[in-house]
Parts: sequence; structure tokens; C-alpha cells
Amino acid sequence: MAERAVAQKRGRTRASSAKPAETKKNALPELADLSRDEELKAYHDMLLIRRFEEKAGQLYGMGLIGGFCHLYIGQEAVVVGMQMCVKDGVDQVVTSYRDHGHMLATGMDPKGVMAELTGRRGGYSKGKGGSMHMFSREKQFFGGHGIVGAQVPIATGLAFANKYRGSDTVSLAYYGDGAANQGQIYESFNMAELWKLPVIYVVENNKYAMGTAVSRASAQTDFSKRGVSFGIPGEQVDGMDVRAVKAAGERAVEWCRQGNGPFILEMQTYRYRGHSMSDPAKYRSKDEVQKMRTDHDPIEQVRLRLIENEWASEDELKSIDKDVRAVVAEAADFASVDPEPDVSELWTDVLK
Ligand SMILES: Cc1ncc(C[n+]2csc(CCOP(=O)(O)OP(=O)(O)O)c2C)c(N)n1
Repeated sequence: MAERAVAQKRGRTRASSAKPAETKKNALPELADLSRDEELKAYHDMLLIRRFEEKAGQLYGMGLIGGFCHLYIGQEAVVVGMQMCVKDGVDQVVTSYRDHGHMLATGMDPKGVMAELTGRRGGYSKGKGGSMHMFSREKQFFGGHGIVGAQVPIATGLAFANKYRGSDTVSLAYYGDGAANQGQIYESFNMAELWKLPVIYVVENNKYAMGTAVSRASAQTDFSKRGVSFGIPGEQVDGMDVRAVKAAGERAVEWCRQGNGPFILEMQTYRYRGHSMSDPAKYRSKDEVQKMRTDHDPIEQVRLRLIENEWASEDELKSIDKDVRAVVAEAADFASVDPEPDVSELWTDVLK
């Protein structure tokens, strides 16, 4: 099982680009060669997201989290792999409502994120924003957006500002396969390529937009080709393998930093849970979900490599899990006892 899962991962990334020749010039290998420390960090960071999301699901079930709650479980390799390619606190991240993993990957405090989910004053938006409305200037995280696709023009605008100021900062716009069909995405593509803006469009193709399968909603299901008419290069990537994500991410970051303009990365990934906590996910079979979990789980892949390479023992990996669980438990405890915002907060932070 261990060998099969690892072997299955070899050579899965495939380039599908409007300008493959140019993008491949300084190309890195299709799978990044991760060091022991990098594998351990990827394992830790993905596990933190997984355990955090599991706990958020529990708190939602207990009625401590209200409104909507969109979990990222299954997709962890995408954001962790991309974050390995950029500068923490410098390069910018903007995403949708499925955003807790992105916040943790940029280094935001799990306590502040969980307390925002439960609507407490120690939350990132003082408990007034909830799951879809968190920001961190320090970590260069620009939300958290409930309007499907809205994050894409925002990341493009950030890239415009970065270019205008002459910095080499790159902005990352994460969005789903459903969002990819929106008009505002193509307006953004046009401006980004016209002005050669340093923005990476990361399509998280998790196969469904709410209950609608990609093939039912998209005329062109190869999202890496969506920039062809604008001349924006793109690649399809195995988004369940953190090594593939890192290799492709580094190519895209290099492309942007060299002043070549935008880049599209289609991350082929999968969400294990429903669209949100209130979705029983009847549009797909349990077998389909189970197969992804068994054969492609991003965390299990790293765990198996660490063991096979004798880079970590089972006990060491258990101890990482224990530490991660402690961090998440502390965040959940804080998010349960921290007071709600004072009523007077209703009148602060309101744009008039
Ligand atoms: C403009 C807009 N239209 C519709 C919705 C309702 N809605 C929320 S999530 C969603 C599906 C988006 O799917 P996708 O972009 O694939 O992202 P995923 O949820 O799979 O991460 C829809 C239609 C919305 N929030 N905003």
C-alpha cells in the first residue's frame, strides 16, 4: 500500500500551457525534491490545517459556530505547497470563503482564526466577521471573500499596485472551478496580461461547485487553458501531491518575478467534506470520496515518504500529531471561553 501510493505519485504533473516553451526555459523538475526538513514542515503544516478543520467541524456541530462553515479538508497540499514557494508576510494571498487553511498556511494564529469562527472578541475581526471575513496585514492575507470570484480582481489590483511601486511582490488569487466561469475572472486576465502584472491565478479544481460537477458546468474543463486567448501560460498540477504543487508554484513565481506577467495553475484536488457543513453531499458516491482518501491523501503521501526514507519514525510523527492537536485544542478552548464582542462594537469598523 505504501509503495503503491508513493509510486502512483511519480510524474503526475503535466504541463499544458499557452507558451510552454517559454515557461519551461528555466523549468524546475515536475516534482520538487523536498529535503527532510521540508517534508517535515509540509507534514506539520498540512496536519495543522486538517486537525483545525476537524475541530471547526465539531464546534459547528455543537452550535458554537454559526452561519456557514466551508472546510478545506483534502485540499491541504495546494496552499501548503504554494506557501513553500513565496515569502511569508511579503507575498500576498487572497481567497474565497474556504479560507481557514490559507490563513493557517500564511502563519496566522489558530486562536485568532478559531475565535473569529465562534464570534469572539479575540478573533481576527473582533468576532464580527466570521469565517469569510478575516484579514491580516502582518501576514499579507487579504481575505476571505463570500462573493464567488470576488477575490480575483482584488489580487489583480494588488498586483497592479506591486508593479506600480516597483516591488517584486507576487499576489496569489485562489479560486474554485465554479468561480472560474465568472466574467470578472476574464476581465482580470485581460488587464493582468496587458500590463504584465505579477499575479498567480490558482484554480483549486476540487471537482464540484456546491453540488455541480465540473463536467456539467464547464465547456472547457482544462482550467490551465483558460488564459490561452490572452496569452497567459498555465499548467495542470496534481494538487494532492505537495511536491508537484511546489515545483509548479516555483515556476509560476519565477515567471512573475521576472516581469513576464500572470500565470495560471490548475490544482487538481478534492474536498472530502460537503460544500459547507450543511451539505450532505448526495451528488457523489461514498466510494468516490473513499478512493481519494485511500489513494491520494496529501498528508498520508508525505507520511509514507518520511517513513520509507527513514527520515522520521512512527513515534516522531505521532508526536507531531500530538503537538498539533494541542495547538488546536488550545485554540478551541480559547474560542469557547473568550467573551463575545461588546454591544458598542456594533458601531465600530463600519464604513459609512
Ligand atoms: C456571485 C456569487 N454567486 C453565487 C454564490 C453562491 N455560491 C457560494 S459557493 C458557490 C460554489 C463555488 O464553487 P467553486 O468556485 O468551485 O469553489 P469551492 O466551493 O468548490 O471551493 C456558489 C455558487 C455566491 N456566493 N456568490
